[in-house]
Amino acid sequence: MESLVLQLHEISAVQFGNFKLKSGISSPIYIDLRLMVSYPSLLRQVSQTLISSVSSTSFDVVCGVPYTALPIATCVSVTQNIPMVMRRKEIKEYGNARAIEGDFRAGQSCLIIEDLVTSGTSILETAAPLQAAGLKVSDAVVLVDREQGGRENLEENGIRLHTIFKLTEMVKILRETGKLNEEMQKLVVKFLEENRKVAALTKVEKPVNMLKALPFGERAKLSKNPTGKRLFEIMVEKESNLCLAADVGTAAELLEIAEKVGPEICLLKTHVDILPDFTSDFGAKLRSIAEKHNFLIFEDRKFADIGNTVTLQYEGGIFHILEWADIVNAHIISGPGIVDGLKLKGLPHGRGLLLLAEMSSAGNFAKGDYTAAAVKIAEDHSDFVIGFISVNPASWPGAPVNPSFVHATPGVQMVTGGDALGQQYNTPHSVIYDRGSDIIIVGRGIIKAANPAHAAGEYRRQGWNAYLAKCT
Ligand code: S5P
Repeated sequence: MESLVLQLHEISAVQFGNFKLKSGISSPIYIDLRLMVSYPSLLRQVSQTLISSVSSTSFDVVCGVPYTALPIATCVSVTQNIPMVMRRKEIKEYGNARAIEGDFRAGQSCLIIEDLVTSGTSILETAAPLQAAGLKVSDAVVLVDREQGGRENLEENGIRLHTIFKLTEMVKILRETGKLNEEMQKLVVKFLEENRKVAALTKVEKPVNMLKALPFGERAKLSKNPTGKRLFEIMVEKESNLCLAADVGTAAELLEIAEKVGPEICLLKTHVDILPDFTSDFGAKLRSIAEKHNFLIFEDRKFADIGNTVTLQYEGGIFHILEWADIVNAHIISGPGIVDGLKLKGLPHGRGLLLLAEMSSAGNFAKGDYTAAAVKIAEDHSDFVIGFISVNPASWPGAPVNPSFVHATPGVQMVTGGDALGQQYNTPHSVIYDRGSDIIIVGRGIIKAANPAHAAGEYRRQGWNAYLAKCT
């Protein structure tokens, strides 16, 4: 151990002085383990030490947290003859659009390898897409633990952390071997101690500063619209705040995926005008699957015209949306008359409406006063409007929106990023916990997965856990 610490110091992977960290704070210690790639023998030693520390744990594949731990994981894989998988940091729209590269089977277990852990966020961001792809993740091994809450955070998420060094131990070794003078040692220990306090404080204070979320069951009682009420009730019954965006190629495929994913979702979102094989019995068929699996149907029609025109579009044409969709949505660009028009047809059927208050696509104009106007219109029509398409409702100015309204957020994948046409993705946890939404709307994250039902299960779990965390 001592020899490893000394070598890391020797190559300047651990430095003392006065450094400005990414967060803006000044630190007397700086760690850059990326340098190890230039020292093959050290890289090999580190890999061997990491892997021998988990000798009592069984796993089938390893995965390094990108980017620093990728060479370490590669070295482990090559020297120990253990297959590796790679997590993409960004999902590409072209090619196979996979979040995880490599050959593996669902149900196999994966050990995560990391160089340095602070809060554990990077490990969790790697665990999420691995789990969504069907791999089991119960252990992570890290070279250096900064002791700033990472171990506890990971434990809360079912991941055991194996550590080679705690940062304070490294500092102690360097002091004992004369690489660090007493004054600097004191400075570093004090800095680590204070930062530990900051990390602990932020952890405890966050829920106090946040409004504790009102449970969905309570919000069901506040809803003035039968569909809004039913949606909250289904979410509680199924422990699901997942909406599938079923943007598949044909009506036949849509009905097939609705049947498979149905048990995991509270809502299924359609774009009926993309289905080349639409027939007049489509609605009845989808409704029977929805009844069987207890989910609601949301036709993402995005009405945008004047009141009179939307009444015709809602009820007529070849799609007869009013007959089979529990929920539709509308832009407010044309003013409140659009809600009057849709309400005229929808309310007698007990249907509900979502207003697009924000959008997920880059450069969109639904922000600021526009979002505030959507809230005002919703409040004026709370018997029919059940909520919003939102992206970051926690950031909306003014008093919190009435909790009888539901927030549904598109642009959700297991990793942040986007597609080639402006879509922007956030993770389920960030959408529900940090951005204050209620429902995650997931399309390609599920329909392009090798096993959509399995992926939907993972999105449901992550979305629901983030909601539970908000309620406590
Ligand atoms: O702002 C929006 C509003 C919606 S309803 N951004 C969106 O992406 N949507 C819809 O959500 C979009 O039409 C698509 O059906 C789904 C997102 O799909 P994904 O494949 O990107 O998850």
